[in-house]
Amino acid sequence: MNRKNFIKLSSLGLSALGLHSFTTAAKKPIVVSTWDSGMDVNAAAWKILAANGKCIDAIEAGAMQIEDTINCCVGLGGYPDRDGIVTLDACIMDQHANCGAVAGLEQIKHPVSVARKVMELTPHVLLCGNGAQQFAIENGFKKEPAVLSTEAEEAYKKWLLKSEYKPVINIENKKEGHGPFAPAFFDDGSPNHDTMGLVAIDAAGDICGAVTTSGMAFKVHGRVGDSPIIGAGLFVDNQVGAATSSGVGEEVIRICGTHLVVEFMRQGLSPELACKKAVERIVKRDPKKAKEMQVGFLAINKRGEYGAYAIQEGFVFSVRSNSENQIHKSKFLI
Ligand code: SD4
Repeated sequence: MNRKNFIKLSSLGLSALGLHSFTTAAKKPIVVSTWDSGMDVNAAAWKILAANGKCIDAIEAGAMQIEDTINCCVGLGGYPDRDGIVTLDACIMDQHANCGAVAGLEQIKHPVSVARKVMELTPHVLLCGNGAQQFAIENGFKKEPAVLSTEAEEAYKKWLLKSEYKPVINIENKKEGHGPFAPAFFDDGSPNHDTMGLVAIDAAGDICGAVTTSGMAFKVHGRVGDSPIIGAGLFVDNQVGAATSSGVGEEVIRICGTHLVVEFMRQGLSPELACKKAVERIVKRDPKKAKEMQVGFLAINKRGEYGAYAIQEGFVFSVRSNSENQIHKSKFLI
């Protein structure tokens, strides 16, 4: 066997094991999303990307898809805060570094679309709470009650028994009986996570991204995570690439996580290595605490190469391009 074929075979073998090196350039367009629920999100975005549509439209459509689904972790069916109220965080960013975000938004089905309106109609980046809701209603969004998904409701009831604020996130693989593709929540009622972050490159080569979430389950009312914060839950630089995150938002905010990932890519690191370095930054600050929680980063560079890295096993992401449509396991540090 010649060397070229050997390398080809080895990389096929690696991919069968789910251990990609993520060095092969993918063709534009491409969309990558956090978690396995990203498959449906990608499908919605792909309809627009494959028709040579604009990145920002594809990204919004992708995020709206999951906001439309009765889901434990995104949209009006999501996990409530400790007072039983569902508050939503979302942001969006385009290839010109235009960005918009909402935090603590209540009773509005599509926070990502409100975030887009903030971006397009105001001189601001982030609206929160009542002001965000008022802005949404003024711009034609309907107020509708949150209806918790069955999982979210059951998990909340279980949580109320102890009311312990303990952000244990996505360490499903450490729990017996669960494979790498995580369930929405565990048998003991503890929540898994499913914040949706997606980044894409359109046929014209422009990069955009969005994040949408109900945030950390049973958070203190008023708490804002990384997801709506530009540079924390999402960052896009059209010259370099984009990154998004999932997991304990406070840890991501502390290191300006996705901005850091993009800056590492600017220095020449691959998306996977850039994500790894950001994860290392979190773990180094407090290795003991890091063992108890999950943060995952997902990134794409201008060439359409992608990669991810997480603190713990269990973070997965979904990829859609002309050549693939699948879920990948992220590598992890601990
Ligand atoms: C937060 N980063 O609110 C979000 C939670 C999350 O998957 O990612 N869940 O901190």
